[in-house]
Amino acid sequence: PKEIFLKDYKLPDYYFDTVDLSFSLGEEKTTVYAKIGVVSRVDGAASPLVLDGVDLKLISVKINGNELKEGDFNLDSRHLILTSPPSGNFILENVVEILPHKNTSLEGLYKSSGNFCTQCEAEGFRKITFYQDRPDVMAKYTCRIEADKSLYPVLLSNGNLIEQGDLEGGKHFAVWEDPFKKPCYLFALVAAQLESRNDTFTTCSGRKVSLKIWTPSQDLPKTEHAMYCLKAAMKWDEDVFGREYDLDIYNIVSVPDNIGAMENKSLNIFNSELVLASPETATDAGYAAILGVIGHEYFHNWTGNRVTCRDWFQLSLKEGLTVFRDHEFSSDLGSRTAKRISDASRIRISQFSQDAGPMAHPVRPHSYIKIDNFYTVTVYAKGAEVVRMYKTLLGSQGFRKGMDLYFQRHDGQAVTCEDFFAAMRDANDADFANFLLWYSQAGTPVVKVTSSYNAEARTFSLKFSQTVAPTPGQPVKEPMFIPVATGLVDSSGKDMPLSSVYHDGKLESVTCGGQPVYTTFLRVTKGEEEFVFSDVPQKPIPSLLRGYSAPIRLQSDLTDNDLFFLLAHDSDEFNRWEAGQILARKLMYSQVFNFQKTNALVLDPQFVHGIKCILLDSSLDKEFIAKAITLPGEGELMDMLEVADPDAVHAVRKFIKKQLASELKQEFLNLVKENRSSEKYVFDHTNMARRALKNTALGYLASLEDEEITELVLHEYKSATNMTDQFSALAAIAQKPGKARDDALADFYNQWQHDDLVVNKWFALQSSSDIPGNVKNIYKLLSHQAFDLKNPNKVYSLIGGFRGSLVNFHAKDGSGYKFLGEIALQLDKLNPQMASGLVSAFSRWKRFDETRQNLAKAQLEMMVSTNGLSENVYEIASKSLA
Ligand code: B3K
Ligand code: ZN
Repeated sequence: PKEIFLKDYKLPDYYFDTVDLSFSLGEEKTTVYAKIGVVSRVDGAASPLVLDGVDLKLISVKINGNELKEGDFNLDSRHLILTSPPSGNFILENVVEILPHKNTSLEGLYKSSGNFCTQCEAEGFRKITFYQDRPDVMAKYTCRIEADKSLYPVLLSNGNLIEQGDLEGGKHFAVWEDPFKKPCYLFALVAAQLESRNDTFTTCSGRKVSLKIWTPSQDLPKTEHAMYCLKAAMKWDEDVFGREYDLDIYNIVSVPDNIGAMENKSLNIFNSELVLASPETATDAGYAAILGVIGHEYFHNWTGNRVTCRDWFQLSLKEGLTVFRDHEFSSDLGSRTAKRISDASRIRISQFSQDAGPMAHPVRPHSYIKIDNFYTVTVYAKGAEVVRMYKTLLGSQGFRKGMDLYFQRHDGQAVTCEDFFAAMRDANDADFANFLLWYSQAGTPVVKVTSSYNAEARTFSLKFSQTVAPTPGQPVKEPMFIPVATGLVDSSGKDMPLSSVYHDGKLESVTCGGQPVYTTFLRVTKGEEEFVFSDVPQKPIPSLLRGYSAPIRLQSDLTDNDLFFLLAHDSDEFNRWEAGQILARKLMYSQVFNFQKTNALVLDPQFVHGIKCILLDSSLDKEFIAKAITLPGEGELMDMLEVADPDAVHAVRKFIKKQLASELKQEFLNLVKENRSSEKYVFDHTNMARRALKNTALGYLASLEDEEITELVLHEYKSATNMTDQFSALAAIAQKPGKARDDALADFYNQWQHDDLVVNKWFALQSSSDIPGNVKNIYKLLSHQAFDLKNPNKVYSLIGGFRGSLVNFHAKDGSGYKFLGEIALQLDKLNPQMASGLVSAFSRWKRFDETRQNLAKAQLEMMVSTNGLSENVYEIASKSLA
């Protein structure tokens, strides 16, 4: 396999300016005719024109109407090379045949539940026709689709419908024209038996846009929420970013087999899980995910489509930015603190772990074998944090100015991360020091802070030191530019006014409009650096990295008492939550050592008291309470250990949870009773927060061995009127093996077997279960009638879900590793992208004890020595072994 490097980027020698496609869709084969207007970039001697093409049967190729003969081109399994094209502009035509019904990779043109659909990002278009499959080649497209009318009554592509009609032999056709230039990864086609929910949105300039969400007719009632989300997103992008939609039609198609969701110009194609919801079948988390993803794909219309990426190394240019936009959208529509806590947790749980392992890569990678492997939490979520830091540094207005300049400069272009940086800098005349390192340097910065108060001088000093650990290919790191949002809390729990900070030999004012501020943004840029606050009347407790102002690990010298104080008083709710999490991690960490030494586990009464105060604080938001009383996950704790010990971590977390449940039983019972749902399901923050708190409390209670509680949980399960409550109760019952669990799981399946999306939850709940020896149950579920290795949702639920149970995946007998290794290889033959996603679970094998290391390594070695392995899996497995 060939590694591709950012430093080797070259402009294409040829551009395409028009692309006319014509599809004749058939059950046995599909014929694709492409007519491309080619423009040569370089004058003089023409270089060969290299077209990408995979799994295509070439029927004919013509230049300016003349059919090429053997010798005029070279054809291999991945390319069609025109050896000496004419100089100047010319028309290239080619005809190919493809087999969509045999395409299980879910990229290119394929069939999903009998319907035709496409997925071209990143490099799927080359499975449709011969093309320069790279995002810096942008053209205007038309697309003619011809198909059987009764089987495929709906024919869709990008842009506007300009013609349609009936043909002989029961066929019909449609012609679509997209007035905007686009890279081929944004091309889409759907031919299907679907119906649409229709609505309209009137844009800020008064244009009426027709909105359609397409699903099988029986699912139409479940698209109400998605339509609400789409309209909210359109309005939000106008209000917050001044971005108006640019066509008269916006289609979303829901299909059961799709890798996720895709922002094709005016024709989004979504996995049905991210479109369909009803109170009875979808949970609050599902509703929230739909909001985020409908928003995300809509926001791509400007950040991704109108302004796209020059090459795939720049993926975060569109993805980091668009994730940031969808995070802001969800925050504005729900609770900002709760959203920030979830997003920061994701960074710390998944991204930090990636950054510390063999697959660590910068937000803009330097090289890849398969770009599919780089649709990662680093590119997406850390990329979004990088965008957030611009906003933190520039303020809302400055950030908006930067965005406006970015669109003004680059509309219709394929650009780079530097272009985004330059727009932010130039619009604000800003000094960003070495900020660009966030794009090129992998690894999580670790920042240590020590503080000291000088009563005589009334100064408070914060000393920072930062390091970034080596990552593959980057042994030595430079210090990063880190904005640290800081407040100083006085002994009554109030923020002190801040007016000046002594730094770098200068006294700098931190006031705003002449007024003191209560949070200031310290710009940490060096390996070691001191900031001294002046005029500090008493020893404060510093509240650092408020709102999680940078994606770093912060290690401060705050004492447990300081942390308990911040947990109770910090005006920054994120940091209140954070203080609780740090305390919980410390507590769990100390107990891991007790467990390893076979000492008895103990729970610090001060911690119980802290949790109790949060539980009883009626001034707090309920979703915040639910999050604040949830213990850090096992993964986070494993990251803290020299040698990961899944058994110890699991036992400790379980012990603390049960202990809290027993000591705060009455409080938890009250919470359940006081926060039961009203009859009608409402998706708004207040109602979601009630459900979150009630169900978190129920989860605690269910860890107790207690008849009365078992009955309570069963009662909650039976009386639930929405899926959030029903599923939470089921999960609570399923914590412990036994008859109650078996009966409830069987009952749930019986009730919901007709609904695939609900059955997927049922798979995921079982596969991610911590009950001992669970791998046996998963083997059984593999042959369950509802399971299908070809469907991504089922694979994520049953196989992906298994990775969620660290004790079972990392079982010391190697059974978990063996299971995942076997399945990944089976899946690799069907869908390499999905397979490599699973294999990444092995990447951190060196973190474990020798026994586990050997078992995991054996699986990776077995993979790389398998004949016919995909490049996708090869890249992950070989880099993990390196
Ligand atoms: N841009 C798509 C990603 C599709 C990747 C397929 N390998 C979805 C999104 O991030 O919006
Ligand atoms: Zn995206």
